Amino acid sequence: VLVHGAAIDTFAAETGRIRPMNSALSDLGLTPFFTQQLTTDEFDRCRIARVTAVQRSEIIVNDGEGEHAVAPGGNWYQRSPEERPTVGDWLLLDIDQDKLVRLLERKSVFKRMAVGTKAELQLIAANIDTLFIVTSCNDEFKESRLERYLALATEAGVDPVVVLTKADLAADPDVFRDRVRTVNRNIPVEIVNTLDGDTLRGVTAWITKGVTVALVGSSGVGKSTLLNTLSGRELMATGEIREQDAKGRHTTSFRSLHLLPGGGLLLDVPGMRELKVAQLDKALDSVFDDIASLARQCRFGDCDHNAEPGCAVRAALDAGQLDERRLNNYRKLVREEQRNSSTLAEKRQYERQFSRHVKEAIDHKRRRDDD
Ligand SMILES: Nc1nc2c(ncn2[C@@H]2O[C@H](COP(=O)(O)OP(=O)(O)O)[C@@H](O)[C@H]2O)c(=O)[nH]1
Ligand SMILES: [Mg+2]
Ligand SMILES: [Zn+2]
Repeated sequence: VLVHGAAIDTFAAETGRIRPMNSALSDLGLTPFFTQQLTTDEFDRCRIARVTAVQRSEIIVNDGEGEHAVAPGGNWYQRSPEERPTVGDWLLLDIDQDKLVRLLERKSVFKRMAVGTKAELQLIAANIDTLFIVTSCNDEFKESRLERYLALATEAGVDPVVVLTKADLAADPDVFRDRVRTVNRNIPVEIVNTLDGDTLRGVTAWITKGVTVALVGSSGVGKSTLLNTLSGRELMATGEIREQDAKGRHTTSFRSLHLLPGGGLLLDVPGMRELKVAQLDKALDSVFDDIASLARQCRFGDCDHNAEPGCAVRAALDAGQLDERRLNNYRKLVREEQRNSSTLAEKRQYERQFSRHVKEAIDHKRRRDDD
């Protein structure tokens, strides 16, 4: 039985089971999208809590009354990355024991291809409403990186906002706003000095009560400083030097969801040097909609846009209507996406075959034992 949105408060009040739903939880971002997933039985047996951090062996959750660690137990760590709790997830916990009952369906999920040799997807955060793509008004700014982040945001189902930092150090910060516009005409842009709270009003307007915002961007662009200034506290270490210990090793920095004093939740995502794309589905065609619609006008359906006759993409390049850099980045991302997605598909097929073999072997043994 599903309990629907508006009915929940009445339901909870009538039955005295008010634990799963209170205003502290809605401040944490709980909406009917999630509460509708609970059965009446789960209302009896479970508590709802949001994952604010995931560390090696424990999960930190906030249940509206505060944060505490829960050990997931069971076989959670053997599950595929997408079935494991990540920062921002909503969990159902056993009412007495804090045992993990299940993960609620996600509204959005931000993921990348894992860095290194392991061919698997890695979840970065779940149930993010708005993604702040943080980049600086200096040489760090790259259109191609912005396009990559936009593709990931589009695929995740998250609204992007570009936050241009270090405006105080730039001769003309508006130049960078114009460069963002060449990538996407409609994406909102906020120009800030993260050290100066007075410049953050535009940014704050995005982080209203119950809204979850994640910060992504290269190291050194000012993500942690932005979080600290907005929270009025030194929550995260900032600057290149303090992210390393005395021996120059990177200190363990983990993703953590912070409730801001003015409402809203902010997640600083450190260590995002590599953001490999996979399983983008239609996101690339949406981010590069200009190229996609030109390609539809090419004479040949399978045009490579190299030297084919009647190529609308080439024609746009020659006419100066399309940037060569943009086309090259589109091709690069398409190749990367195809390579990684097929690696993932192969791995899944292998795992399916493997578990089928194991099952067959067990069945075979059982039949023999029964004889
Ligand atoms: N002048 C200026 N410095 C900034 C700004 N944002 C960040 N910084 C500095 O840049 C360095 C890196 O900032 P940090 O927040 O650690 O970047 P993160 O790696 O993205 O978390 C720090 O020394 C900050 O003080 C800004 O808007 N203006
Ligand atoms: Mg940082
Ligand atoms: Zn073409």
